[in-house]
Amino acid sequence: MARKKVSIIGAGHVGAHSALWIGLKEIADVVLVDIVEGMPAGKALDIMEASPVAGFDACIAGTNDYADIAGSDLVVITAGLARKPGMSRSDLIDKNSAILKGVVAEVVRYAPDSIIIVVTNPLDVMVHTAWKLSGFPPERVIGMAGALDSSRLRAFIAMELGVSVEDVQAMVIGGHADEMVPLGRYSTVAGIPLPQLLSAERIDALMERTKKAGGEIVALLKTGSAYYAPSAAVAEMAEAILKDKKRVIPCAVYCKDRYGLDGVFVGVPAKLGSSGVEEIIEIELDSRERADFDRSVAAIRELVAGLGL
Ligand code: TXD
Repeated sequence: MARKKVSIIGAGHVGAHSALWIGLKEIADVVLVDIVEGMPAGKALDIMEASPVAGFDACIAGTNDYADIAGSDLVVITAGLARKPGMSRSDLIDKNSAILKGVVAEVVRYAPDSIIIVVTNPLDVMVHTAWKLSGFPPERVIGMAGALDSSRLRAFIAMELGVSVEDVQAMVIGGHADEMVPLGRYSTVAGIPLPQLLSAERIDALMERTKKAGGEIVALLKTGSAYYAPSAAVAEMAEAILKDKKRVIPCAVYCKDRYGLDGVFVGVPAKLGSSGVEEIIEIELDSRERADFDRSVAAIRELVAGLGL
């Protein structure tokens, strides 16, 4: 069986590390694209030269020519600027939506049947932009955020309790911003609900840390934002789609007549398979969770309204 093909637009920190994870896990062949001359080819070659030592078979190529993305099953868009200290995700909006315009036009031109995963921030606004500009059906345009935010919460729970990450599940819904909604009630350790293992205060502290986890790393790095965990989350979604695994992963998907919404991209649990978003799973929210979710949706709507799309 021929290998699947993933193109990653933007060969920066998240893009290049996504290529590495996807290669390491033998999920697909990868084409890295960037506007910086030579750079994607250099990074791709470097990963290829690691493959004998790491022991994986995947073709990783780099290019400045969009024609090379032709035939992609999946396109991951990371092109854009990352946050600098003191910058909010929405400060990025104007610059990154201009970049996305150009990128999406090339994706439509060369990979019209692909599924798009958007990574560029502000995530919920950029995934909406990509959907509008592409004209793709909404099940083929997905934003990566919940996979990352949930992974962060899982890491914090495992660290707090001193247990294996393998036994920890967690769920973060809502927008990819400080208003995201981590759900303690839907977080478990080996099936045991978190509230049976930790006090309400400690759970709240872990939720707060999760909401600010991106900023915590920006403040430490000083020159950019997180990329190891974001790229691992991209690979997780890519694998779910390309291997048709039907994984249930929170991601930013188009909610129309779901969660009482009338057409907005927001993070909720979704089943991912070879057609992209195969099902949106509606979970019960209590009044506090619902209020937090509504606040998060309102923040996304406001930013999307400003786009004039
Ligand atoms: O959870 C999430 N969704 C996120 C989002 C987690 C981490 C990072 N998040 C966002 O992804 C971040 O705020 C940025 O908007 C993107 C990419 O972050 P990254 O850390 O990878 O940024 P880099 O290293 O600056 O890489 C961006 C690359 C860089 O190599 C540019 O040359 C390239 O994008 N770029 C382009 N490539 C192709 N085409 C165009 N037009 C273009 N413009 C810039």
